Formats: sequence, C-alpha cells, structure tokens
Amino acid sequence: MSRLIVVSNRVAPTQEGRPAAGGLAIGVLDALKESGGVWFGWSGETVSEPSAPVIEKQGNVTYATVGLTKRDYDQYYRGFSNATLWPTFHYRNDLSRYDRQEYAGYQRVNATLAKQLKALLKPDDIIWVHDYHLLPFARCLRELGVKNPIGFFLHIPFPVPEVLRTIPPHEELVKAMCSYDVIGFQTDADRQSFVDFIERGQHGTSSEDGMVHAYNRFLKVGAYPIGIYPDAIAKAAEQFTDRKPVRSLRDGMRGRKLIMSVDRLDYSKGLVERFQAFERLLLNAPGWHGRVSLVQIAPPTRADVTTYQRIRQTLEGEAGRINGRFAQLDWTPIQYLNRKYERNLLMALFRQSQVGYVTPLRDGMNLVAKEYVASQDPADPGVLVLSQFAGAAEQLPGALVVNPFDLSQMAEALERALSMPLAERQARHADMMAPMRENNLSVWRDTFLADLRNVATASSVAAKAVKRADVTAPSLPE
Ligand code: GDG
Repeated sequence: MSRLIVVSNRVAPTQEGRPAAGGLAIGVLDALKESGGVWFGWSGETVSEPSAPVIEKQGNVTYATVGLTKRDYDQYYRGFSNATLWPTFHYRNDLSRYDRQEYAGYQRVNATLAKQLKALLKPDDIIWVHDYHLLPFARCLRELGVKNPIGFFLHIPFPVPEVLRTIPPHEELVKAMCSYDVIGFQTDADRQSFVDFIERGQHGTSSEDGMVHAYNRFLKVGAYPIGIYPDAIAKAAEQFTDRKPVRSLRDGMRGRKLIMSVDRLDYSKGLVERFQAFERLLLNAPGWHGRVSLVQIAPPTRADVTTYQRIRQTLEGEAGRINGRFAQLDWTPIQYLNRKYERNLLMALFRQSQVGYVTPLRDGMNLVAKEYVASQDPADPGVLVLSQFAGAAEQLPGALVVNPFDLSQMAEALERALSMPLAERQARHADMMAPMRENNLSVWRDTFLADLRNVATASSVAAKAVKRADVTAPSLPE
C-alpha cells in the first residue's frame, strides 16, 4: 500500500493520549499507522528564517514540522486564513476583511510549505491535505512538478457563490483548488455551493458521479461527513463519571437540571444568542428559576485576532448581565468557564446533563453535538438542542433542531427538552446512535481515502495507456 502523507496547518500532538487530540487527529493517526506515512505541517513555533522540517519518527509514522516567521504567521495564519477565509466561509462578511499583503503572505506560505514537503515525497505517496489554510497547496505542489494524487478535505462550510465572491481573489482560489484530485466537503449543501460556483460562473461542468471538469482538470468532488467513535465515547463517559470534577458538578447541582455547552470561543458558535435564549427561557418560564443552570465551557482560541477578543468581552458582559438579573444567593444561572478540560472528563460532564445545547450560527459539522449524544446513558439520555446551521443537523434526526437566530424558538426548545418524557428521550437517542455508528470516523476516512486511491489507480492506468499510445493523457494529474 502506498504511503499516506497528511498535511494540515497544525500537526496534532505527537504523544498519544494527549488531551488535545481531537477528531481529526484520532481519525488521521489511525490511517497513518495503517499504511505508514508522514504528517506534515506547522509546529506552532515562530522562527526567524524558514528551514527544513524537524523530523520525529514514532513507529511507522513520521512527524515533519516547520516553523513560521512572525510575518508569515501574521499574514497567512492570523490574516488571510482567520480574518478573511474563516469569517466569510462562516457567512460573517461583516467580520471579514481583505488585505492584499495578507493574501500574498498566504500564497507565499503555501508555496514555501509545498517546497518543504516536496523534499520528503516518494513517487507513489498519496497526499491528503486539510482545511482552509491550504486551499492553493496542491497548485503549489503541481508547479513544483509533483504528480502524486492529492486530496483535500474542508472542515468548515463552503459558502454559496454570492458570499464566496465577496473575497476578491475568489476565482484564483477556486481555480487553485481544482489542482486537487479529490475535494471533500462536510455536507451535500457545501459540495453543491462549490459546484454552483463552477457551473454558474461557467468555469466548468459536473456530472452525476461527482466528477467536475474545470480549468482543464478532472476532479472528484463529494460530501464526506466527519464522524466520531460513538461506542468509545460512551465507554469513556461512563468510566469518568466518578472523577472528582464530575462528582463536584453533580453535588453542586443539588437536583437542579443542567444544560451543557462546549465550544471553542468563536463567534461562529452562536454563544451570545445562546445565552440570550436561555435568558428568554428564564423570563418566559419563571418556574425554572433555581431549578436549571447552563454550564458553558469555552476555551479561548485565536486570542490574538481582534474579532476573537471582542466576542470574549461581549460574552463575559452577557453572562454577567444575565446572572446579575436572575441569580439568587444559592443559584447561578450561567456558569461560564473560559478554560480547557480533559477530553474524557468533558464526555462524563455531558452524561451528567439533561440537555446538550449546541447552537452555532454556522458550522462545518460540529463534533460536540455528536459527542454529546454518544456520551449519554441510553437508559436515561439527555436531549440535544441543535442548530439547523450545523452540518451535524443533517445527520442527527433525533435532535430538537432550532434556528439560532430565533431566541424564542430556542427558549421553547430548551423547555421542551427539559420536560421531555423518558420514552421519547430514549427513542430520540436510539435514532441518533444508529447512524453515528454506521458513519463513524473510520468510515469518513476510509471513504475519502478509497476515492483518492481510485484516482491514483486511474491515473497510473491512464499514464500507462499514454505511454503505449504515445498520445497526450486525457485527464488526471497534470
Ligand atoms: C472544525 C469545524 C468540524 C472542545 N473544548 C474542549 C475540547 N473540545 C473538543 C470537542 C470537539 C472539538 O474540540 C471541537 O470540534 P467541533 O467540531 O465542535 O468544532 P471546531 O473546533 O470548530 O472544528 C467543525 C470539525 O472541524 C471537524 O471536521 O466538525 O465544524 O469548525 O471534539 O470535544 N477538547 C478538550 N478540552 C476542551 O476543553 N480536550
């Protein structure tokens, strides 16, 4: 089997079992161990000059990490990736800015990373690139003469053409994306947005089998919704139930009901609206005063990007205001915790709560929604209140689906979830566990990699045919 080369902005922690390892890390590491390979990306360090990757081998997996200069970090990471692409792809044009220098930095870093990776590549490697930081990465590799199959998975939404077009170099970006051989999106709606841009802009055509022909290239474009390992999560949630922090939370609740939310502190996650809808519940239904609390865990991320500093301030203000308005000497309505917790502990906390409250304004998938469901005790499960704008909403039929811009509807859903009879909760939980088991994390990874390996086979067959016939290759990698 050919080696797998994984490329992502950050390389996940190399020590197994480290708490920071999330879904992507777990899913991708398994694949790397199976076929052997390399995980290449930024080390998280800033350096004075770009240099060759630092190589660390663990078994048959090689971790190759590089530093970024301060200028690269500012322009590529903090700038174009997180101040232009992230907000726009999450439909927040109001928070997006465009700066030519930052875009030039984004292109430059992609080109530098491609050069650094090229030195590590073997002819039959297959390459799997992840996320919005690296949209033009395949084009940079192709310019260096790399002919290996290259796949790309976008973890965040892909916006409809009208929104995409607000990014000035949008066409250059999409054209560069067409240098990949397989592009994967989280949902069919995201895939459709990409195809719409290609077709409506008359840049190319698509066919029923998911192939797109654009900018003189053929590529496969599909939806590959990312999953979790629900049974492993259920086990961890049960095993960690007696840990001290979980016991303290349980004791502290003194029979009150618990609504639980966990998100990176990000404006796409809808935290302000969520707090306000909880406030609406307390206003509309005073019977819940003293009987329910919302615990929001929100570890800060990208704290040096201005929009993230602003959302943090706003949220602190809202939590303080709502608590000031409703709190009693022995009851705090919102417990807002700005810190990270160990992963298994989070799953056990989910299991203690009666409602999982997951209401992003826009989200590629949202793994927290899936983790919440998997963590529940099937005999007495909590209820998931989920935004219609999370990719996960397509896959979790037992959730109470809400529009996160409709505070009254969210408040009603919370009340319904808090009062839901056991039989209905059990039925909804079972309805969600079955598809999550069927489409677990291995299925996501294996389906994507199977499509990428098919491209590899198709292109080598095509290359041989070309050699025999001595004519120009009709399609695949240039
Ligand atoms: C992107 C897309 C897509 C959270 N707090 C802690 C912690 N977490 C873990 C959660 C979950 C992960 O982080 C967050 O994943 P999400 O999917 O919810 O969101 P993003 O970080 O925005 O991820 C998203 C995802 O990529 C995968 O493709 O679903 O749409 O935006 O696993 O449990 N983990 C630990 N401590 C915390 O305090 N250990």
